[in-house]
Amino acid sequence: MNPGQSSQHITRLTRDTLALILAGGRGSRLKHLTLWRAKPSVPFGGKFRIIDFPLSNCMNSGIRRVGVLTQYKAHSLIKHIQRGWGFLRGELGEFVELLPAQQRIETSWYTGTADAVYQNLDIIRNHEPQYVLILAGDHVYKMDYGAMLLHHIESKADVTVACVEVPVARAREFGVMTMDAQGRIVDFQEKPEDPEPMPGRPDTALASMGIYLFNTRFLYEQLIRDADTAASSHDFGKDLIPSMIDAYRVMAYPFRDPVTDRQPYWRDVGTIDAFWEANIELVGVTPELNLYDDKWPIWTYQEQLPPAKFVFDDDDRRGMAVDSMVSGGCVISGSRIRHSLLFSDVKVHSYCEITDTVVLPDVVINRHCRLKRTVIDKGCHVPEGTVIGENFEQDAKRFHVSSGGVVLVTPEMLGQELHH
Ligand code: ADQ
Ligand code: ADP
Repeated sequence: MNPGQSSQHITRLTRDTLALILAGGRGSRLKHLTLWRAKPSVPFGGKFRIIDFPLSNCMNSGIRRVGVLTQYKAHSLIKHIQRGWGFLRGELGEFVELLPAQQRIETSWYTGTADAVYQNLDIIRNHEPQYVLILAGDHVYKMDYGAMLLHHIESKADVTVACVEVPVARAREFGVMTMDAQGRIVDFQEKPEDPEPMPGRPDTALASMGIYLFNTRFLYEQLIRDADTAASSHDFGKDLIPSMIDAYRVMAYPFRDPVTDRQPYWRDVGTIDAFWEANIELVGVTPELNLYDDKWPIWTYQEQLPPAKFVFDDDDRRGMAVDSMVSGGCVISGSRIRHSLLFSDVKVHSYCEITDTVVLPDVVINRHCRLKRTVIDKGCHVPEGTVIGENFEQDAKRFHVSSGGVVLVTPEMLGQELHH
């Protein structure tokens, strides 16, 4: 197949694919950041929410039929999708559709991830896709699903599971697989106590990204079989994938950059430390995740806001930010921001020093605050003279301090009512 034919081929395949984004998990390791919102709705990277990454990947890959399966704490996610992702034309067969847990088939809400898809079987049937791509809504990465589709077809798979190499020490958080020389998965253990390393590479294991590409008919059969299995917890990683590997062609798709052959950026920002680190990394000169790449744009919903503004205060102190990202609607007056990421609409009053800090949208930081290694949640009004990040014992009395020494501050912790 020459490159021209191959891209035409891929377009036809992506057009015939329905993507379902699982966006209903609890994400409890993100502590108070997920007290009121599902993890896919957590703000990320100055103006995005985590779900914008898989959604943008779908658009950029030419997959324009997408269902978002919601469950817990879905309000902010639903608002975000409705405002930001309603631009597709249903008349052209393109949509981003919300599929809330609505007791379609059983009387229970979604139990496991496979149950979430099973309960929407009739909706999938209506769209008659040839392939169903099941994605997690809570990872940050840029991926061309077209390449995965091509691999799926060429390897004559019934289902393909995307995978990445992870350090063995961290592999217990994932589904861990072993593949044979042809790339067929011969063993799959969900969150094993003692993960199997890759052959000849004792420090590395092959982890599932929680991305499954199914031939639609095969998916129906497997979901119906699983629904009738009383002992199943109806989860793709725990139940379906392990139960299929002996009888069917379950293939692995290693996620690699076709040009550099390196494993691309892929993050599960599942803890406060990982969330802080992934955001702070972005202010570096050449971060691994390039948000300025116009060949793979990340779309989002954002209010229209005026540009960020830096002003002198009454004492003629300069308001400034270095080694930082500052979003629209921010006003920095007579304060210094270093190595920090400010989301939209953050107001910083005079005499503050803000270092290594991630500030979510709609925050006010009053005068004389010193913040270091802190994550400030959306809507906080940080009182005058607040000092954080200099004495963890003190901080832990009022705020959440992570194992990596990052302090999380939410409106509840400041005793504040909801401002949005
Ligand atoms: P986990 O991430 O631990 O492991 P899970 O908590 O089931 O699995 O979440 C997967 C995705 O589904 C998340 O996006 C979550 O928000 C969503 N989700 C969970 N339950 C849902 C429900 N009932 N309805 C809708 N959405 C739901 C999984 C795999 C592992 C793999 C890792 C990769 O099980 O094998 O290694 O993902 O991170
Ligand atoms: P939004 O989507 O409104 O911009 P967030 O992403 O910050 O906001 O999500 C917070 C969600 O939780 C919103 O749906 C908000 O209405 C709700 N919420 C936050 N704090 C509270 C609270 N103290 N009581 C009730 N609902 C809350």
